[in-house]
Amino acid sequence: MAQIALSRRLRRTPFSDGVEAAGVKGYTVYNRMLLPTVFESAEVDYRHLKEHVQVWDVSCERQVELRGPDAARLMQMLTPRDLRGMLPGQCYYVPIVDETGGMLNDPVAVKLSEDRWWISIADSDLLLWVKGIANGYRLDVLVDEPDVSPLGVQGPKSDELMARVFGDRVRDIRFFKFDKFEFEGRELAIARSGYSKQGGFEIYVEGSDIGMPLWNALFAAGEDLQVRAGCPNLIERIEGGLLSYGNDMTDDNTPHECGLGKFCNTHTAIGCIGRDALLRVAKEGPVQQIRPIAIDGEPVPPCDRPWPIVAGGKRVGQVTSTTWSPDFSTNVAIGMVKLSHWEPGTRVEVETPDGLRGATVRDKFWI
Ligand code: THG
Repeated sequence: MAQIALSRRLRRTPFSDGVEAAGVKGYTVYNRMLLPTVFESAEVDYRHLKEHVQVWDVSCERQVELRGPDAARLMQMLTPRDLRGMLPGQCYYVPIVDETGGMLNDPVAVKLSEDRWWISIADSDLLLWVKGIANGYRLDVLVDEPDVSPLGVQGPKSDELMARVFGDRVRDIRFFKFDKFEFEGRELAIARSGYSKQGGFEIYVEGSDIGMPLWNALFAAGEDLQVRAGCPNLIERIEGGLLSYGNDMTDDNTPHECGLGKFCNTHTAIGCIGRDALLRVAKEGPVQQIRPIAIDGEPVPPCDRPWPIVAGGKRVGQVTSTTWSPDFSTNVAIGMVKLSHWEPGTRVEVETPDGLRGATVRDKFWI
């Protein structure tokens, strides 16, 4: 493979020096920033993630900050999830939709206070949409991208490692809640969340200057826990059914097609842009939906373009994420499947680069 050219347009992160020293072997680009994809190998990283603890440079989960008297109003304009019951200290997974009900992003909203929010975004230029809305509606709110870089601590030993660096109080943080902790005289928000099903935390590192000191403190404290640098792992993410914006869904899909209907309260999310469009599609119900799919046979290559799903000579969907699962001894995949074929147990065929393969639509992801 050819190399990717580094330049100012492809942003490094506050932790890039640590990531490189840890021997990163592959990167992707996410929000115009470097995101590691592999250290040892996908399989070795996966096994280690499930048994120990890893530190993840997920700085590319950029924050869109809303600050001012209209911050809460603007936040509700962006999402069909009803935010009225959300308290400071909570994080919500929120679909963001456009005026047609199409998915623009699937971030984590972080409520710092009534008039200060972070939107921890997936890979799309959400800042531009949010600035456009704020200015178009003449809202009294500042919208920008602060110097905040999330650092993930994921895996079964993450409580132990975090307690050593931040004190036992981190153990009390509940899922999708955050609290403030001190590091080198700075107050940092730490949430129990992250892009894996192995449990863990996300530290919202405010101020690039403390990036490497914090990275080094975590590695120093975790030597006997076998702490390693890691990154979102393709195998574990597909087993767990964590969706990847731009891969598993785009702005052509509604939240309901993405299985994110449970994060929508379209009737009560008053003011949400795209609410009318979503009310229409919600009434009819989606005609295609994301499903876990098990693909028969030998390991398939990674999916870098949608692979058609066919049945009886007709296209009935597409597969968008694939990998071999060592723990489940099958190819695990995420796909969008038409209503006629989404019943669990339905047999279909997938057009892989290695030829047609039998596959089974499932009801649940693997973990
Ligand atoms: N953490 C933070 N920011 C992020 C991500 C993250 N931004 C980019 C990307 N990931 C956004 N996408 C997701 C997708 C899934 C989840 C979070 C962000 C997630 N889902 C859980 C699940 O599906 O099991 C729980 C959702 C819930 O119950 O509320 O965690 O990972 N900061």
